[in-house]
Amino acid sequence: MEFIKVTEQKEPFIALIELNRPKELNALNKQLMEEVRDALQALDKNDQVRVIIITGNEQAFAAGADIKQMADKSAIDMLLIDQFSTWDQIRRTKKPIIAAVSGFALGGGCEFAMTCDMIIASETAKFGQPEIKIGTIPGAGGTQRLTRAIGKAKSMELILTGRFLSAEDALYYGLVNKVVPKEMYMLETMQLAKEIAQLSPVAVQLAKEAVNRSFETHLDEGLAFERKNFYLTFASEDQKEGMKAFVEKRKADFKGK
Ligand code: DAK
Repeated sequence: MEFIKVTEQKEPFIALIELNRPKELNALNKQLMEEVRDALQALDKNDQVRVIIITGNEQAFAAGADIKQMADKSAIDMLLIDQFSTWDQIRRTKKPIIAAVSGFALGGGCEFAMTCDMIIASETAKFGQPEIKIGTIPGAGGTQRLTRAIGKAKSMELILTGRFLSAEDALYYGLVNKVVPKEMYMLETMQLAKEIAQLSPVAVQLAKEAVNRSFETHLDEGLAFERKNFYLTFASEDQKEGMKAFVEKRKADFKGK
């Protein structure tokens, strides 16, 4: 892995992926995204991993797709490169992914963070979809995910002007879960990850899938989907253990089965 660093057990059951092209502000070139795809596929299959954290560095989560790599491409080049197959792995990952964002999360960087399940931001974080300033528009879900996250008015403003959204405003508009001082954002993310990692990974996976379904379907179908996943939790040992532990007034020991 050249452009990312993967630590499988940063803490028990918690994996960390660090984007690592600091000189280019973690611009997301093809190879970096392929490395992310491969890492996510492997971590999703690893039963010692329950939560995945993705981060950049203090200066940048990622300043977007690599403009230098895209600049001369034709529409057909872009079609044939088919970057979607790598990007799609982020949203296909069954385990929860938390983005820990400091500094720039722009263009594809903002889209990447939004495709994760939750975002913890440092107060220095800057979000935006500035593609309009380089003569294009968001291509990895920005027009859809940003609008669903923060509403039409603000999303139009950001996408049509390329303005950045501060961490404080990102919290106000519901784009991120929490904003903390720069020194704290990894710690805060780790705490959230630890809390989830103690729970039943089976239930967590089914819950994530059901929440995501709410973005993809109408209410009736979403409720039916939730119901099926709810019933399914009763096929797990974790549900038996969880409820038994409650009755016996002790902490549950979830095995992911
Ligand atoms: N691509 C390539 N290099 C980048 C980059 C980027 N997105 N962002 C920064 N860099 C490089 C700079 O070129 C510079 O490199 P050198 O000149 O030193 O070699 C180095 O990183 C440091 O950047 P600056 O010197 O510009 O640093 P500043 O602090 O002055 O400015 C900045 C920071 C973030 C405001 C600025 O770098 C900037 O505006 N960057 C570009 C932001 C942007 O426009 N992002 C959107 C790109 S388009 C898709 C998937 C994804 C996408 C589309 C389709 N499919 C799946 C189909 C996404 C598209 C995009 O993200």
